[in-house]
Amino acid sequence: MIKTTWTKGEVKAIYDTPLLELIYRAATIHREFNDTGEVQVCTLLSIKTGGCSEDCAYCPQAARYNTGVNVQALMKKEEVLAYAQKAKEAGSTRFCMGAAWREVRDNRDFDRVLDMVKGVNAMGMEVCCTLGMLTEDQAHKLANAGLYAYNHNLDTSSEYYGEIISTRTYDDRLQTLDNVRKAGVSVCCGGIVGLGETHEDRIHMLHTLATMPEHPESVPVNALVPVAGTPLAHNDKVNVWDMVRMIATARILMPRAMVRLSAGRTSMSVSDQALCFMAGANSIFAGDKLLTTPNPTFDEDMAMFDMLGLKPREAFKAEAAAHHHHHDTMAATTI
Ligand code: SAM
Ligand code: DTB
Ligand code: SF4
Repeated sequence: MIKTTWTKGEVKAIYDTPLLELIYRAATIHREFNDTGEVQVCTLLSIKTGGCSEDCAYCPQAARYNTGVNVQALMKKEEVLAYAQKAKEAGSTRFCMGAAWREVRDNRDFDRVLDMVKGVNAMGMEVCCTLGMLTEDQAHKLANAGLYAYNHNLDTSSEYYGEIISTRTYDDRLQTLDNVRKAGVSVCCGGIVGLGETHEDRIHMLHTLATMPEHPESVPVNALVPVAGTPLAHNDKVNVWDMVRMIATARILMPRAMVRLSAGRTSMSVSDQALCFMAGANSIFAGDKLLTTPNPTFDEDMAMFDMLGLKPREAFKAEAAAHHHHHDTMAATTI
């Protein structure tokens, strides 16, 4: 049923389908595998901002670019939990904490993050982290603290990767994803459109994702948010049709994944976003900030949901459906 043996030729054939036909096919598969009326609402919080040692050409948090992002130490647990509580009250079911780290180190800060994970899990939200590279041991520690998902993006194709990031390799990324999998944590992995990549690069990245032994449970599709001071500040604005094509192809290749319409929504109209939902997107980041850049406000998003007849997806739905790993038992065993 779920195919992980796609060839590059098959991926290309889907990606190159005339757009309206592609949207129709993606919408059909979406309807078959998912509840098309619901969209997962996730909230992001940057718990450790800026000062990152890496050279990711798109990123406002890389220390080497002058982007005006203020470097901040790791936030306090109480502040993070208060933010998570607000997000929960606003209807968000997944809370993702991001750190501008190259990798996790086994130090006090990591212990503090583990504590935050425990706290958010106990609130009954799906907890996600994105902290850079992880060892298998660190992935297990996060899992034991109650981590639900880990975000680690491939960003682009293996061929184009070196043009965007030189301080780590594609294989490093894949190794971390493998470590996350081995720890039994849900994998969130996707990429960015608008880095200057070719259609071929997008096809190759989608092929890599769709031929993993298990598909990522969530696939964020980001449109580059160009930030002044980064090497990609003057890249062309991402065309909405490119986003729709990317989302539709991801939906067809990975029918059960949550496909997240991620960064870049502030420059999309409600109609643009509606096309993305039609093409199979079923998750967004809500809240007026992503990590460091603006995002539509919560009220704007709720008005959009009302307009389109969408409703927020409940937390731990995959588990509720499978009758195991309900969050109450998870919280009970991990706290
Ligand atoms: N430092 C960790 C890492 O690189 O994995 C976690 C945080 S990092 C900011 C998470 C992801 O945000 C990146 O992999 C990238 O896909 C996305 N991102 C960062 N800056 C972006 C931008 N300007 N536009 C779109 N996506 C961006
Ligand atoms: C993802 O794929 N997109 C989010 C989340 N995972 C961590 C991050 C987007 C960051 C956009 C730039 C910023 O706000 O700093
Ligand atoms: Fe650092 Fe992550 Fe930004 Fe790269 S994407 S510079 S690793 S925070």
